[in-house]
Amino acid sequence: MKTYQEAEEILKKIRSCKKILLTLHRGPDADSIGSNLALYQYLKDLGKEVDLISVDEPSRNLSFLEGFPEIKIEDIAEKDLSAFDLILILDSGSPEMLTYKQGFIFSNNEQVIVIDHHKTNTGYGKLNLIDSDTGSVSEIIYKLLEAWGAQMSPGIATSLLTGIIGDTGSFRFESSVSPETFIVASSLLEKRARLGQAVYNLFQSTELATLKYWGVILKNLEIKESNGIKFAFSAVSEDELGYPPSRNTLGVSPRMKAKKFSLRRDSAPDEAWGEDIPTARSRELHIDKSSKSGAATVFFSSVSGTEFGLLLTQDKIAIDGSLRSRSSLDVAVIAEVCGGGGHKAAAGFRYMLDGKSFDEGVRTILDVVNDVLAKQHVENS
Ligand SMILES: [Mn+2]
Repeated sequence: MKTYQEAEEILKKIRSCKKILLTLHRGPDADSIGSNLALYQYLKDLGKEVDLISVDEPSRNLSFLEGFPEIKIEDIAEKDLSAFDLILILDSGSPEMLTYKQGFIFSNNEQVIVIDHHKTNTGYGKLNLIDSDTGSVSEIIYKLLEAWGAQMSPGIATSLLTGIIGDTGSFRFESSVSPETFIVASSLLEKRARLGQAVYNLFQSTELATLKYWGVILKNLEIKESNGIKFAFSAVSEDELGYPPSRNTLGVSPRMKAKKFSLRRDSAPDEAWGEDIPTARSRELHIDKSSKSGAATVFFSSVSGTEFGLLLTQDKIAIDGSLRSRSSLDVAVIAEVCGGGGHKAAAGFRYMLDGKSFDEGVRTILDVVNDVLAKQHVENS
């Protein structure tokens, strides 16, 4: 089994520290949540004081994982980092993946260790373990815990197995699965990882409201062609979901709107920038990061006759882009040009509208995709 030369140094750092910070990435997926919860439990077992934070609400589907209720909804960009002796960042190609604050970076004084598998990772930690040949960070964490001689409880094993299943698409993504992936999964089952529970919660527990939202995405689904490459495409604006126009187009914040209509303070929506008052229609749809990436995974990597899929959904003042490949085309290349990143088979980006309308934003993104595809050579897999 693969070993990492950084393993010893990372353990030494952990042992010498008292207060450790972990954070999920934006729109946390099963790998982010699983790997972080496993490491969180291990660090707590060592007697460390650990904070596990997330800027986004993690998907309730994964609330069966040990330690899940201890995840705090906090933004790392607003945290006093000097209070921690060590910051461990998993599954995040860049610091921007951790927060919605633009331009967030770590200062030189901060002890940051980065453990990741995104090949776009620039190595922004003091110490970096970046293994882009491994399909999930959960698999990397398994190998580190083995090297450290850790006791893996059924809880830790379940978190890691859930992360591996998530990032390998249930062992379906060829680029994320190696012979060792199965050895690790086998060993996790021996350590009494709860496979049935993981599968039930990952794939058999979709909210009705999420399915209705997917219905809107499917209604708009079409096959586009650019430079001889066909791709599945859907774009969904918030207008279409029945949200009132956001401040972006009205020039009025929802808080101001709330004031104008003299809503009681406690009945006003969260005053986060651009937050809108949901209408009955948008309330019956469940729209969060995981319902978006879920739609991309379920539909956009399976449209017959296409090389890849692109889903664009409005998130107030931005467009979230999800890309899934079903050929040799590396969608991380497209995501990178659009300011994001990811893997060959699955990638994403966030495009700030900066005053543009949703339709203008979509057109700009499609132009960029056109330019990238003009330089691609695709073989069907
Ligand atoms: Mn990952």
